[in-house]
Amino acid sequence: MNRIQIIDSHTGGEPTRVLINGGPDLGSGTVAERLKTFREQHDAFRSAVVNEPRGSDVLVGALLVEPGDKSCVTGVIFFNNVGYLGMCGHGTIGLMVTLAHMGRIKPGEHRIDTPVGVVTATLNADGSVSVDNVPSYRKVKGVTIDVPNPAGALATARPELPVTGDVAWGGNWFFLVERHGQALELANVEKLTDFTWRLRQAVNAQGFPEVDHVELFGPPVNSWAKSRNFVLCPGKAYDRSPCGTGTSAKLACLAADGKLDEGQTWVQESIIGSLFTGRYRWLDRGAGTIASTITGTAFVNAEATLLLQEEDPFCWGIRT
Ligand code: PYC
Repeated sequence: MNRIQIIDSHTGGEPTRVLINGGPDLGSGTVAERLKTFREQHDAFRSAVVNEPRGSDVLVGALLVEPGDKSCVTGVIFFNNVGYLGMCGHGTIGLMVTLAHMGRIKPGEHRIDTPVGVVTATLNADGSVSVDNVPSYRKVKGVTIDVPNPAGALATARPELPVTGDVAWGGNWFFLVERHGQALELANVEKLTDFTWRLRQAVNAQGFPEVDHVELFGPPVNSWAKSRNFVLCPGKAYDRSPCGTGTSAKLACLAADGKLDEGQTWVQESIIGSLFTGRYRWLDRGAGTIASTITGTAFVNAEATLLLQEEDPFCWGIRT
């Protein structure tokens, strides 16, 4: 029987499961190299940890690994119900709060090695965490996409209006849309999921196969916030938090459009009303590359041991 020690937390409602003991041996090398080994040789382990019956579609796993860069407090590989994430903002905030809970870090700055580069995260005196994310940029502005009708729609059904959005990188790839005709309300999550799933497939088919997250924006409910979002994640779950990497991608677009100045604060509200704040500085104005800092709070909500028994027919999780 395999025993895997975990600590669960949530960041603005979005869960993170940090594996502190019992993970697979991924050999040596950089975190990107260890991710390759994880993906190629231990993908069943990923599914065992985050998929049902131990997890759920919304859960993000965080496997602690030796950092390739020894100035880092840890290396981390983030994963979900269908695969692996380059970076994860809410996950990094959850990881920092978990490391503090374990007594491994004190308030202050800490470097974390991820498959897409080193990020610096600060555990603030008030318990919040600020993440200096990987460089972010907009790849293409104003891509117009024809969204196909839902499967099963009558052939005579009026097609959905075309949607125009931007493709941007914030540690993951996003398609960001301001005008979409959808109500960004929790009661509307099923429809939003269906719409963004169809939109993502159309974006991928129209020349952007790398896009794995779709982000819709609308007016906020909270008067502190500048915007509310709905973020569809790669495995069809929606992000309960405002999405750290998605907020970095948004800041890159705002910066490129001259809609937010360097150092100004942007407050992003999630579909459930949780908040992240973000700001940026230019790394290369000509190339449109920014360094963004995302701040949020997380809470530890479980310490547990997962048991993996080979004779359990669903030991390695239910894969869709
Ligand atoms: O916070 O970056 C994020 C994130 C990505 C997917 C889910 N959360």
